Amino acid sequence: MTKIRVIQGNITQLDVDAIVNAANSSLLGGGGVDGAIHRAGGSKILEECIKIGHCPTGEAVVTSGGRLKAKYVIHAVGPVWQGGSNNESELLASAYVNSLKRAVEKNIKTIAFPNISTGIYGFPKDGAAGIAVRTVNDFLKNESSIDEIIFCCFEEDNHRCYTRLFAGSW
Ligand code: AR6
Repeated sequence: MTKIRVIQGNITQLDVDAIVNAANSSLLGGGGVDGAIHRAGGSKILEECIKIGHCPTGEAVVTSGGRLKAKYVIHAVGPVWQGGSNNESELLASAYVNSLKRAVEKNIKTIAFPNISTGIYGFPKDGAAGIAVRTVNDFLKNESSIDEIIFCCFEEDNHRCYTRLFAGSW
């Protein structure tokens, strides 16, 4: 059975098979967790991203982890929040599902997610946390190859959203 954990911390420091990046479609890096991952992992990650070239919103692609402890980075592109009527929820769920699919394809056993879209992209944190937890749980109903999934929250308010959700459901 897959273990699910919620932590508060810096995802770039985690000793897991893969960390997920909240990337943008250009895959060329940016601010937030994306900037932190590229800084910590070094130029190899960007070189591989440039070769891949593009990732549509809701999709995910894989590179190596460069200098990170994590062997892989899964670059997922979440939606920009535009008020909620532009398919944002479905696209966010899709970013989680496609990240998990990439993980299964690479035989990844331990994976950590940041709170995709809840920073620069402005997705409301409570709603995003609910979608993340629901989507991961639904995916695990038909997939048992992943040992551990970590929701790595950077900020206190996101961490609170997740702990509240887990306290409520389990
Ligand atoms: N570890 C874990 N989480 C982090 C870290 C970290 N080191 N740093 C920030 N976060 P954001 P988005 C959290 O803005 O909203 C970039 O420029 C942060 O507190 O990184 O999906 C990309 O290139 C927030 O909760 O990503 C895109 O252009 C969460 O990570 C755009 O931002 C996501 O915030 C993507 O925006």
